[in-house]
Amino acid sequence: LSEVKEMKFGIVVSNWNSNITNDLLNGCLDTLYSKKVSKSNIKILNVPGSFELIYGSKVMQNKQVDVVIAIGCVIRGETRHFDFICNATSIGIKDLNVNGKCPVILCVLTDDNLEQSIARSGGKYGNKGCEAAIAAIKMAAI
Ligand code: DLZ
Repeated sequence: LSEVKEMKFGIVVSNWNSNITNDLLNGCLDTLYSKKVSKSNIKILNVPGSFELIYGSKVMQNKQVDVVIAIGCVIRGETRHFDFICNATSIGIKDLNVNGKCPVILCVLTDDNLEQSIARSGGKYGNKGCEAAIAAIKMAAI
């Protein structure tokens, strides 16, 4: 696809740390709209946590979209759960890129604390949702 206006986007959003994922989603949508993507070409699906982004993205890959954006935020806690969720999510989404119908953009923050997540979802390090939108447009064009 060469025309951004023709591209169809699927966005899968995790509800864990929803203050952060909402800001990532809004950054992503603002960037898509600024590139003239129409609302009618964007589908949004919510899932409970980042681990569920894998299945949600797989479902979205089969909804006639050109690219999927997976949005989540995992914040380190006291146990090793963080590592399992981050590993599974990134490998699961990698597998969808290898085997699925369209690319999946990984927009999952993996931070040590809330401050780091705030800094990357519209704070001093920008908004990774905006970067994901640009990556998605580039991949939909391939
Ligand atoms: C269980 C869990 C924990 C502890 N932390 C996070 C997190 O920081 N970010 C996130 O997106 N999800 C978290 N989850 C939920 C898991 O992703 C998943 O929803 C559950 O393990 C159920 O499969």
